[in-house]
Amino acid sequence: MNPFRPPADAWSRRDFMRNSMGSFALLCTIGGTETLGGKKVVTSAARRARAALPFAPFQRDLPIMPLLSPVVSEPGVDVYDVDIREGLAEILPGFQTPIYGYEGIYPGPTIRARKGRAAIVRQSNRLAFDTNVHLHGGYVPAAHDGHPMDIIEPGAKFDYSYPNDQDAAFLWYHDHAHGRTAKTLYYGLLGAYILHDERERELDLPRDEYDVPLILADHAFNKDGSFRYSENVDLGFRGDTILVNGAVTPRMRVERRIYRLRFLNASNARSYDLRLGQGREMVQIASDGGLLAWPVRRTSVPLHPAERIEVLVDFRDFRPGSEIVLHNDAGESSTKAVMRFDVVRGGPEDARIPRGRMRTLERLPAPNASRRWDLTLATTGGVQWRIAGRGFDPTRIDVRPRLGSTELWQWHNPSRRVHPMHLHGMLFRIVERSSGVVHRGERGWKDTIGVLPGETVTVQPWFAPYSGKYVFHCHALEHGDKAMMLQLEVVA
Ligand SMILES: [Cu+2]
Repeated sequence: MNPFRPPADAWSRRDFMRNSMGSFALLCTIGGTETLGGKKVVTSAARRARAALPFAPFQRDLPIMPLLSPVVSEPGVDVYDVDIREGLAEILPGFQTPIYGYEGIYPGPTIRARKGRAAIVRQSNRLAFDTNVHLHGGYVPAAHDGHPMDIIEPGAKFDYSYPNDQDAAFLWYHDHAHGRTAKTLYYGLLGAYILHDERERELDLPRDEYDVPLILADHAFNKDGSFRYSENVDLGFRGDTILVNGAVTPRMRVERRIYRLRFLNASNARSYDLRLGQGREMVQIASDGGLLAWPVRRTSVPLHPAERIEVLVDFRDFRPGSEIVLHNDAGESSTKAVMRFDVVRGGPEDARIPRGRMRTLERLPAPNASRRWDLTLATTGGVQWRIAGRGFDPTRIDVRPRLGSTELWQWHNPSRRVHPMHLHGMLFRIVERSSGVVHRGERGWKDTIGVLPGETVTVQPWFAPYSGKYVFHCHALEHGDKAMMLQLEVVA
């Protein structure tokens, strides 16, 4: 069996044939209870999950992506070597799911880097089609950003140079070759890139195995265990099964300690609203661009595609034997249960939850322009998404901000879909949401913002630190591919 289809266009007919086979309908038989302090509670979300999940939840331990080791470490720089290739992943027990993967695995290996120490990642394209790599959230020179038109041809390689000259943040890397990202990310081309710094270390946050990336993505499966994909340019892809780090609704054994959980929404187009157990508090410490100024206690964590939110959870609040379900409050019933934490005894704790200020956010220069970007669906000549009436044209520069300046950008969304708008190579702050106040968890640095239907969100990008040609686009992948993406050139 070789289900790999080299050119993207060849996928659709086969996908259509697969869809007609119907979905893999294993009935869920187990799971859905939550044990709190020795008492078993069947929560309503758990009941719904049991009724609706296509696969039994909490049967498998949470996988942790392997760390990528440098092939060379020289003064000031680590060099990594990655093959982008086909692979097989055991996502459903007993089935081999064909994927595209960095090092042939899904999700790809995690890179942990340190601020002030550069990384060179040599990416070799062993696939049969063009690809490239975008470091999402990174301050990266334009030539290394993974612009959609800068591609690595089959058999070729490219050395991506990452200065790592920004504050600690949970970044991620993924394919960005134009027009295909919905399929290539769905089939596995993504991984975590965690940047650490001294400031973070001073805060005594949980480290090592207590610092856990959690990559969420919704998928669907064919009978043979392969991923099932069906294109919907308007809605974006929606799967009936939630994967965390490449496992279906897994369980994670946690000690009675503080954990740092780093959530990444790597779904094509699904938004989440994460809740822990029966409304337990999580302490949000970071968003896309790194630490917030102050920790924020919240019971609900909304997460749109490509966004990251980091929380601390103190499992000392639970007795050994407790089973705490992480729920998704948004979306249909089969996507309600995300994963479960099974609490066991732990040793002495050396991490702590910050109570006061964690960092000082930079003061931005006053904005020197104001722009409005309407986010709309065009239906003449096929369904296409537009930003300010335009679709992606690599030969056109849509806006030329000055290096080091800021502007006010208004995302105006009259459509019926959420648009997670992402700016490459730089960060922004949220100024205003027409739907209400800006949540304290959104007041730090961001690179992606979910603009809700009917909403206008004003952000203030800081066009730094590099000049050059970048893109900004919708991160609902089907929207970005068709063709909700414009170009900016930051001019010195
Ligand atoms: Cu969109």
